[in-house]
Amino acid sequence: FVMMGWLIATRSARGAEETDDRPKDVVAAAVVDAGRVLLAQRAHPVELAGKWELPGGRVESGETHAAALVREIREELGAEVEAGDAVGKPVTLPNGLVLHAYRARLRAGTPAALEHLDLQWFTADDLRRLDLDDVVPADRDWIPELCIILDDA
Ligand code: 9L3
Ligand code: MG
Repeated sequence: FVMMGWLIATRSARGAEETDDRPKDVVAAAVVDAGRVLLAQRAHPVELAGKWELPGGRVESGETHAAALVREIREELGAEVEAGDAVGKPVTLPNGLVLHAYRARLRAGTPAALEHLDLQWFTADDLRRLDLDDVVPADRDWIPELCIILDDA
């Protein structure tokens, strides 16, 4: 009975993490327009709140990365984008999620902070001046490549 209790307690303590069989992939959009890239300031979780990221989110089962990117940007920014080439290398988080960044082009609508604290357009110089402490850790490695993309734009 002690063993049973331990098993039950262990299973329930693991909670959503262990029963989550969704894909581990997360997609993030580098929306580039007029020589600037759009960064979004996270509202949650508390350890990421106030930090800048490329907007996006988790890929759903059976969804392509491109489709997930379009859906996430529609949900988070209320705008329509078209997904483009990959940016930098995928980043693996300690929790096993794997982040993939893609370039994105605005097709319709004006991005709005529907789920973020704020949105801001950054030039390459703005990015170089940005304090990395103010960037979501997973996204920091993408900054140099974003600067190159903007310098070329
Ligand atoms: N994440 C990190 N950088 C990003 C994005 C879009 C997401 N640019 C991380 C934060 C969460 C996980 O990926 O741990 C899922 O993202 P979301 O659904 O909370 O946006
Ligand atoms: Mg998100």
